Amino acid sequence: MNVLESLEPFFVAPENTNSQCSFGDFPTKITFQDSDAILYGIPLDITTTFGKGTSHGPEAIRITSAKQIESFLLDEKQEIFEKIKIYDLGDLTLVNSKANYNNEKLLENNLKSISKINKINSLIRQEKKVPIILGGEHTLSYFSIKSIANENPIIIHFDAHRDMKPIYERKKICHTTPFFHLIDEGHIKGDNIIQIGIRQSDKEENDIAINSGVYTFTGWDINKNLNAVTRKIRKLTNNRKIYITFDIDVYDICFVPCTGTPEPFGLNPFQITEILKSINKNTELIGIDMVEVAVKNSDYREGTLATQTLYRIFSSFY
Ligand SMILES: [Mn+2]
Repeated sequence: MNVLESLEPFFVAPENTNSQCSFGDFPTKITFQDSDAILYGIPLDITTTFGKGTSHGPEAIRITSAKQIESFLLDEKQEIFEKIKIYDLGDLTLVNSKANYNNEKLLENNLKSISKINKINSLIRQEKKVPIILGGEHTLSYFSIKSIANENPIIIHFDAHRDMKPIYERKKICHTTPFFHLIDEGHIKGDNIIQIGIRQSDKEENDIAINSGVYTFTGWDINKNLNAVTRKIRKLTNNRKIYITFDIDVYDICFVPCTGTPEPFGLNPFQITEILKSINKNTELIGIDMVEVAVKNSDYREGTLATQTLYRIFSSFY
């Protein structure tokens, strides 16, 4: 059995998902063999507590990437899909992706499905390809980062929130806790995590971040002195493997009309682009997740922002 045949049983093909198309919707389909990166969706929306809608994240990104037919990045003078070849596996099969928060059994079963990320990403990395996950809620990053932790990467975590609580509403593994457990279980050291755009945290998780050596650049740091931030990021990423976990709510509340917990004091697309460009050129990208993207009432602004952000992440490495 080849790698693609081992992966396919976990997925609903892109044309059978809500988007009915694959990422970019390229006229000539890229083969698994020829691809640099393997993209898949995880439409999970169970432990989100405030606003719902993340189960539509993969669909929002696929649809906008298909509708925006221009893939030439004017800022980089780069035809992005000539640089990176992406194969879309579709969406991971879940029991029921948007059940009631208090349905413990269903949550448990879905966490079991999501833990397949470990096997999936290992197979993708074995082929020297880069996994790209479209979320879904941030919970999935716990599994995804665990799966590549043996490669000793720097984790660049874009988010308004630290997501570093030990437990939240009696749930250990949920959307506000992944980074606590990654550190606590010894998968990633705190000083291998860079948190960017943070502006909401409780005192306990703030102490956890500081005591474990996590590098933090808050929304205020970035607004005050972006140059100082990008200089530091260039240094920290020197000669490292990089995993990017991108919560769309790192953007200011005015850019993200659909995500569950939008926050003020956030970043704008120009600041995000500058930060992405400051990642050292001698790095290797080993994984991306783009999480907490949602659609409400056919409002695809957030999907568009997520798509364009993904293109800038690609162009920082390819
Ligand atoms: Mn967040």
